[in-house]
Amino acid sequence: MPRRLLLILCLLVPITAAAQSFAPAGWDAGLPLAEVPDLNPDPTIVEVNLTAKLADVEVSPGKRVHAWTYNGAIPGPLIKTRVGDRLIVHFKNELKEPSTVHWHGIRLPIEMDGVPGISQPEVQQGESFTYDFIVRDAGLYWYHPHVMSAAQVGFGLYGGLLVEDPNDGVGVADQVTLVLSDIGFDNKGVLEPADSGGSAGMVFGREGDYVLVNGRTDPVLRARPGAPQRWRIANMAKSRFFYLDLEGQPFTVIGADGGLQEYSVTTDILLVTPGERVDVIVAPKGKAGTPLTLRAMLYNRGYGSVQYRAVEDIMTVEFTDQPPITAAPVKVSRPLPVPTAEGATPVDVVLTLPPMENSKSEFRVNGVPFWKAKPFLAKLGETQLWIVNNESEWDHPFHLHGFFFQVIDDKGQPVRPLAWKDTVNVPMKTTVRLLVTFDERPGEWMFHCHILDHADGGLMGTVLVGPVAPTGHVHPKPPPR
Ligand SMILES: [Cu+2]
Repeated sequence: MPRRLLLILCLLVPITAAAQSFAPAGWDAGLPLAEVPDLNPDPTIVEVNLTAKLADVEVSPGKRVHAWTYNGAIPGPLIKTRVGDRLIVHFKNELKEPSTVHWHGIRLPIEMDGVPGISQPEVQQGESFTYDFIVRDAGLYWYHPHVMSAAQVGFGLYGGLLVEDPNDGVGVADQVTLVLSDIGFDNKGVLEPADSGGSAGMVFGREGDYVLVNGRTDPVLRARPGAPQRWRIANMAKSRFFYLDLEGQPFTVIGADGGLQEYSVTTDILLVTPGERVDVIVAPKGKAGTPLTLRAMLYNRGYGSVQYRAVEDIMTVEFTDQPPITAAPVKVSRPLPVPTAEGATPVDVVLTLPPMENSKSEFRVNGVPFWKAKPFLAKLGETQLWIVNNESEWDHPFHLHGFFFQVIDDKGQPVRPLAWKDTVNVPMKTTVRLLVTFDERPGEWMFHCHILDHADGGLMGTVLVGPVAPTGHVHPKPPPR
């Protein structure tokens, strides 16, 4: 087609707050997420049933896995709420093993945090537990068990919780939630054991052979050339990092774990570590018949993560033959408080992996694994500067329950753009500083590496936010490895 004609055909479409949909019909039908009915007629209450049970799930044509699921699907259903809603979840456990539901990133009361032995008893087979809390902050969050986490998440127990703000001003109508994960199983559909590879498997962080987007291998998303799409991405894999490349086309990052960030930034490659979420705008350019591939590039998170490994295709973007759109770049801003580390209580958090003893490895925080650790202490309302020093030769996505934090540089200044985070990668042999204010919610809150094999291998701890009477709680023994 002559270039001039192409230019004439191009539509210059202003993107305004009154969002207009450009995506072709059925554009996201290849990436469906299970839904769950809202049982409550009150428009400000979302009330759902969530059942943990075994189910056969097809993740790739002809490839079925006997998985652990919420409501029979991988991922579990996407729970949709609006900011300020009350969410009631009637959880039932139909698995033989005990379980719980933890609400990753949500600022909720400790009784709803889903950690067995700390915030609630384990939910045994046949038992139920009702979670009931207000979703205070817009953003994409997620849920998963906090019992044998590496096993249960790895076997398929995870799902998204989308808290939408109808007035967020992003102005992009075509939105899709992308749940990134993986799963390992054999040709009979039997799950790879959670202890495969023994201590070395724990140290590496086990990855499944099937890389999934919304529970499918290499699904297809359709796009009108140049039209903006909003991708809400969450990494729910138990260990796998996703280092995303869309054949060099830009991602405009507008938000992080806890909603929109201070201002948008553009990048050609996007790292999403386990537990993290990113909110991005993509306006893929191309033409019908020449699809783009979203790829997971190699990222060095420790020995074995780049050696003998290949780039993986994880999703295909196909173009319609509609005329391309030239859209103004999406710019989103959100005023966030500029934090200061002045006056914050410094807290050293040193992560180590000592040499093996008796052919076993354990990760340690300040010299001890989780099962020997005493809680950190914080006063209600206290601001602390956590200096997380990773002395090991493995990256650790560091996650704090119940509170957002902001990342501070080594001069005490906030990293820009400002963003609320609940999970941040601490690369090997580096130090990351987090500023956190423990607000009005007392309790014993967990922090841990979100490579869940590392968490089970000792890299966990708790912070006791007072005033709380000492619970006398005894940390669980290490899992058999
Ligand atoms: Cu780790």
